[in-house]
Amino acid sequence: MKLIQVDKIRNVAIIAHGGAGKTSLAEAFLFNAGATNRLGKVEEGNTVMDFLPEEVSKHISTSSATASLEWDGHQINVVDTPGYQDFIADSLFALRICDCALLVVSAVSGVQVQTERLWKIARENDLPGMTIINKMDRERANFHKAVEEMRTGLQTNPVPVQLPIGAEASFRGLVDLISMKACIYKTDGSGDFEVQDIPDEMLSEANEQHEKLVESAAEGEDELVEKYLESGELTQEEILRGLRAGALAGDIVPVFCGAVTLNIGAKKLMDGLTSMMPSPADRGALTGTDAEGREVELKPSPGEPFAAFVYKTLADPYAGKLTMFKVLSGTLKADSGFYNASRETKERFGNIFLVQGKKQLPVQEVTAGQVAAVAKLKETKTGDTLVKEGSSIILPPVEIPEPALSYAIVPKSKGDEEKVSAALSRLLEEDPSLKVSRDDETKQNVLSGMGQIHIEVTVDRLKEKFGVEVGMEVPKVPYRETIKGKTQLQSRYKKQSGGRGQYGDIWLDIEPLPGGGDLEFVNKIVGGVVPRQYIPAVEKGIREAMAEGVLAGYSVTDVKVTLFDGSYHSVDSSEMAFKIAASMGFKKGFMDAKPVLLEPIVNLEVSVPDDFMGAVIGDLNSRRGKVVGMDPLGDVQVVKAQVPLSEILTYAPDLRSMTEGRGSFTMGFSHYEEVPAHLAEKIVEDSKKATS
Ligand SMILES: Nc1nc2c(ncn2[C@@H]2O[C@H](COP(=O)(O)OP(=O)(O)OP(=O)(O)O)[C@@H](O)[C@H]2O)c(=O)[nH]1
Ligand SMILES: [Mg+2]
Repeated sequence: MKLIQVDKIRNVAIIAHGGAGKTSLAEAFLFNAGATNRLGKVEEGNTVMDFLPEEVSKHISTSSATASLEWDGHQINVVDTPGYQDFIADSLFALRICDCALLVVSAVSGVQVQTERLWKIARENDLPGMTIINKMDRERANFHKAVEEMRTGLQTNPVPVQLPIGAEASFRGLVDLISMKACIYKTDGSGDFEVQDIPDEMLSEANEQHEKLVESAAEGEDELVEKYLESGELTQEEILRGLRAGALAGDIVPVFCGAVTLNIGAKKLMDGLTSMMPSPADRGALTGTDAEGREVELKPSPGEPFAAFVYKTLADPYAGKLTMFKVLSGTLKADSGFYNASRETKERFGNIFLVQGKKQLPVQEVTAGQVAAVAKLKETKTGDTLVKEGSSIILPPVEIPEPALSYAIVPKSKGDEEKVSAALSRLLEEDPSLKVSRDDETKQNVLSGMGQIHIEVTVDRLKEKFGVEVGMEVPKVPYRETIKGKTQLQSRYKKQSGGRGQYGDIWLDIEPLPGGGDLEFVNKIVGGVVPRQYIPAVEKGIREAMAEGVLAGYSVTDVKVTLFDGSYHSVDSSEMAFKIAASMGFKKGFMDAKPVLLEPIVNLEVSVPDDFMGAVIGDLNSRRGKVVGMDPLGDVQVVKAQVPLSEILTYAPDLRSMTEGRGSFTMGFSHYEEVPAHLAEKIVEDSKKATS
């Protein structure tokens, strides 16, 4: 592939609710660009983009995949993201490095839970977007309904640039509202079409929509408004220019249509990407921070100092690790090295690759705006900033939601513990939304992820990639402890046993922290009654007691502690003595201040066909769930509820059996709430038994 100028690059994140057709669309792009010689099919497990073993077997994307393609003198770098909330981390990284979002909306299901969520993130990242209303060939496909749902559900201004010709089994092409011609597609999947006149029965609708389109285009630029007001028309080029300006400003979202598994619409969409979406140059400079905390601009131009952001890591036990990044500025040449500013270490590598799914194409260099990969880096992880040696610039991190679900995982064969830990740490390198912790009480590895599928897939990966089999045990709920009352107390730690003694004496106010947060520590010591050098030790003692837990061994949160008085001894006082005084004092005060247990509450969204609604809601009530809303979406109902995590640890199999496999759910952490007293008592008792 030739080197490409920055303004000819399009980095696009394909986003959608699960199953809307993102991977199928990416496959159509690959085929149309000549990167494959047949159209990959998700159900047949022969796609380029869903190449991980679990993706092939489950027919869903669990990881983002990138393809660098040539199209009409441009380089289009497509990042196909997973649609499930469980794999949101990859979508978040893709939306960070891409310059625009391509939203796939199913013409059958319309705007769905994840559509809304991902679109919101795209907008928060200021990404211009365009949409394809896909699956026009499926039963109950409805283009206009989907467009309307974009307007209402996404609070966006969709502007159709196409209209479908026919629908369901009779879908055969589209009206191009810019050229005002009909494109009738060949049925051989080649993606080619014949240009014809608009069918008579569609003329009036097409004219009406064309009018709206031209108006929207005119609003994109002052000059175009003037021309439009004078002449009532714009040329095709002017329409494109106006739409591009409107899209780049985030004022409009151009809407296309198609059926990507039939390769209908995909080529026009690629044209749309090149003509209406921004290049990295249009997006402009990014701001990073150097070691001195100064802001530094990273300009997307090849002559600038090299800087790149790692958005994806693939760990492969045989081929080694593949690190994918976007070059934000400068140029990177093969057989060179760079500095990882996030880990403060040099890294060397051999080849640079452009990737097409699992395929890697070596290139001599990559320049600003491109996405590329290198293999076998030692230290680099997803989210790191890579720079030229001598620089220290770091980009802001990508915020990933906290894991919602944990399982204790136990090796199936004894003696595999080390192997499991090693494999898990490799998986952590590629998946920043995964957490592994060691539970010292149970001596188990606890794996935390975004949801049931995320954890199951991770367990599959352990087996497929690293040959270790583990069992999953019922997860432990991360309860928290806090207080509802206030207390004031003195805590004195004093020991005198010959030689130098120990002396620390403090007065604390302990109270709830209404705004939340772990600890607000306030120092109100005046006159040096507790010398300044011991104050950090007081805070440390409190923090240690909080981490250990007071009531039932769960960490303490949302407290405010004010140190307002105390005394010291000129010989016997030490940091240690004050730390112990603080820790003891905090524990005692905590128990006097109406301690309570908090439990994690999750937002649950269950999609079920009407017939199963009653059963699902009844079941949620019995799990202490509060149903907060019900929305019809296509042929299913989405039940929104808030439920204590402890009640839905094994929801996936329960929902499956309750709905004959037709229900699905997403879940994400919402907040902590007080555990009802009768349940709290039992949790406290259990924790006492476990530690005695
Ligand atoms: N009939 C029809 N089926 C489609 C179309 N697009 C996708 N599909 C089918 O819908 C299913 C899901 O397609 P994918 O491409 O895997 O969807 P996705 O958005 O990548 O799904 P996730 O990555 O799991 O979120 C597959 O069985 C596809 O064959 C289409 O235009 N028409
Ligand atoms: Mg997919």
